[in-house]
Amino acid sequence: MGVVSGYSLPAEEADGLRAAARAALAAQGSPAGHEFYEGLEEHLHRVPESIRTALNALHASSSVCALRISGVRVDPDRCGSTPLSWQEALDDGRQDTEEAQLALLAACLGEPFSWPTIQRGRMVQNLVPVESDREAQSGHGSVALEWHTEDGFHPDRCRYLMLLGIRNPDRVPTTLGCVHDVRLTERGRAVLGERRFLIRPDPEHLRQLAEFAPESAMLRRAHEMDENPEPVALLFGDPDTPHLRIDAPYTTPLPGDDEAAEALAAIVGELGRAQRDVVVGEGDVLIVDNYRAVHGRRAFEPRFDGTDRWLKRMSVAGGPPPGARRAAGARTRAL
Ligand SMILES: O=C(O)CCC(=O)C(=O)O
Ligand SMILES: [Fe+2]
Repeated sequence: MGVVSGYSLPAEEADGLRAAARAALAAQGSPAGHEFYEGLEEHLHRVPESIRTALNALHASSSVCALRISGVRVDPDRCGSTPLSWQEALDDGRQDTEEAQLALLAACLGEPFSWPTIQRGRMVQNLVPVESDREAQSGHGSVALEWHTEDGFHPDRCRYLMLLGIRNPDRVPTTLGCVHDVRLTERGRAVLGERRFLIRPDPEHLRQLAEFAPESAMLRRAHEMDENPEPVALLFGDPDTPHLRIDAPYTTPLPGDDEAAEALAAIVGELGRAQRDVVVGEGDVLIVDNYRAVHGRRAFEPRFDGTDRWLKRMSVAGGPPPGARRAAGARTRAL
């Protein structure tokens, strides 16, 4: 049974984390930029020990697929009203303390990074519903976001995806499906472990790249990954505690491979069956092991009046699981 573990911060530790974040902010600048993460070690030592223990337990476990830490100090009034777009939130420093807390947790777990194609490379991204993106399969849509491995198409995708709730008044759930919960035939597992599948880039990368760097080599590379993707396996690593990569809307079997199509349908069905809801509310941090769980979001009715659901998001490269390629050291991934 895949496990979502929970850790509720005692008041003292919540205060300790906030104090560590404030000290880091004063010394390192904004967590939105890369400089914040350089030479951060001394600040990581100030994160209360029990929090670091909980993060280490997630890292060390092969059965836990997500951890929810609750009770993080968030002050929604000081944060301000929910922005109507991620662009509007780019330079807003009012959530620095919240972002620095998330950033410290991220840096305790591994190596935080950003994509140049997502929210202009901002290290902490803003997830808010956007009116023009209502139907989009992205963090800015409000239709159901189908489950996926974050950046499943990319070999340097994150090990951990982290979400911090600033506000979520309607308690709109994030969805999670753990690889340990899928029941498959032996043959199905074997097929899913072979390079018989294609995962195309999610169009949000292509869209934002086309907007800000239409002539770039990066955009050409992204198009290449879209038009000519390399075949990959969907299950890999230790067969007893497998890793998973799959992005339901953008994953297909190799053309004409009926056996792969059948195995894909089976795992899609199983992940759907195993799916559970986890609400990231105010002061909750959800950490998804992106190698062991897929995630998505339920549909919801957005308000567009400054009171909408608002999450902060970070991507973290963890010590690579066996067999995975080590991600490049740079804080901004090239596509
Ligand atoms: O809004 C959510 O709960 C999840 C959105 C999502 O898939 C993401 O940020 O990667
Ligand atoms: Fe996602």
